[in-house]
Amino acid sequence: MSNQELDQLRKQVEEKNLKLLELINERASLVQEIGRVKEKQGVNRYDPVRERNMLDLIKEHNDGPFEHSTVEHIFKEIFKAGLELQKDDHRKALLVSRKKKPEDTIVNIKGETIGDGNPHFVFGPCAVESYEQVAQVAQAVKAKGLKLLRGGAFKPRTSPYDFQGLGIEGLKILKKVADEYDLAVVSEIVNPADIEKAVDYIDVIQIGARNMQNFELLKTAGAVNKPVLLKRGLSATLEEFINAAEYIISQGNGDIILCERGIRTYERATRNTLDISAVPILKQETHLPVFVDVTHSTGRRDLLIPTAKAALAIGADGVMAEVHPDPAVALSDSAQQMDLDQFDHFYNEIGASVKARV
Ligand code: PRE
Repeated sequence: MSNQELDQLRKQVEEKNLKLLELINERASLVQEIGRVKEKQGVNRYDPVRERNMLDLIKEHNDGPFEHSTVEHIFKEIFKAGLELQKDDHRKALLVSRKKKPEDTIVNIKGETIGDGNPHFVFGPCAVESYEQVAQVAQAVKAKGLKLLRGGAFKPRTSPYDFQGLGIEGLKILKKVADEYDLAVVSEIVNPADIEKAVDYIDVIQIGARNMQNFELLKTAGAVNKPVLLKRGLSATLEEFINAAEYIISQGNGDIILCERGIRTYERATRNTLDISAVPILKQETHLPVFVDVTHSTGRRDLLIPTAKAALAIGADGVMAEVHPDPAVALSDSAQQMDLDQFDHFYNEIGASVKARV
C-alpha cells in the first residue's frame, strides 16, 4: 500500500472520528435531558431493561464487520458514560455541592469560625456522667484556650443494657458548665422530638453515625437555626453521606460540619477504619467544613496523635477526640478516652505539628 493510500484512509478515519465524537456528544446531551426528567420524577437513573432493549435493537442492525459482542461492549461503555454524566449533574445540583457554591462555608459557633482555614478542636467525654466530670474536662479545655466541648447526653448504644445517657439532665449539666467556662457545647440528639427542647441547652446538634440516614431527624435538624455536626454512617458511602447533609440544608439550615469517624471494614486492628481520603474528597465535592473524629475511628489511644496529625495534614478543618478525667471508670468507651495528662500531651503534640504547618 502506497503512503498516499494510507494517508487517504487515515484521513477518512479521522473524519469518522469527528463524526462519532459529534454523535456521542449529541447523544450525551439527550441523556442529560433524560436525567433531568428522571430526577424530577424521582425515577432510578440506571435502567437495565431499557439498556437491554437498546442493545437488542443495535444488534439487529449490526451488519459487521464488528461482532455482536464487540458492539455490545462498546455501547455498554457509552451507556455507562451517560449514566455517570447524569450522576455528575445530580451532584452539581445539590445545595451542599461546591459547584453550587464555590466558596467555603464557615460555621460560626460562639465566635469559633469552623472552616476558616485554621484547625479547630472539639474535646470532651463520651458521655455526660456528672457535673464534676464535665467541669474537670471543661477546665482543661479552657486552659488550652479552646472553645468547643463535647459530651453525650443521649447515647445510642449497641446494647440496650448499656448506659443510655442522662438525657435532658445531661444537657442541663452541659449548659451549666458551658456558661461557667464560656464554652460552646456539641451534643448528640437521637430523637427529632427532642431537638426543639435541646436547642436551648446546646450550641451544636450532633447527628451520630447510627442516625446518619434517620431522615426525619435530619429534616428536623435542618429546620432549626443551630449548627449541625453530621457524622458519617458506619457503612455509608460518601455519596450517601453528602445526601444526608443535603437533607439538612434542603430545610434551610446550611450550618453543617461533616465528620469522618471511620467506617466498618474487615480490618480489626482498629475499631473502625479511618477513611482519611474522605476528607479531601468531601472538601472538593462540598463547601462544608470537615472534621475527623480520631477516637471513634481508631478506638485506640495510641493512634490518636498520628491520626489527628494525618487529618490536619490532609486538610481537615478540625479534630474531635474524647477526654475523660478518669477513663477507667467511664460509663462508656473507657478503653479509648484520654485522661487529662494524655490530653495535655496530645494537644502539645498536635499544637506543635499545627505550628510547623504554618
Ligand atoms: C440511558 C442511560 C442510563 C440508563 O441505564 C439507560 C439508558 C442511555 O444512555 O441511553 C438513558 C436513560 O437514562 C434512559 O433512557 O432512561
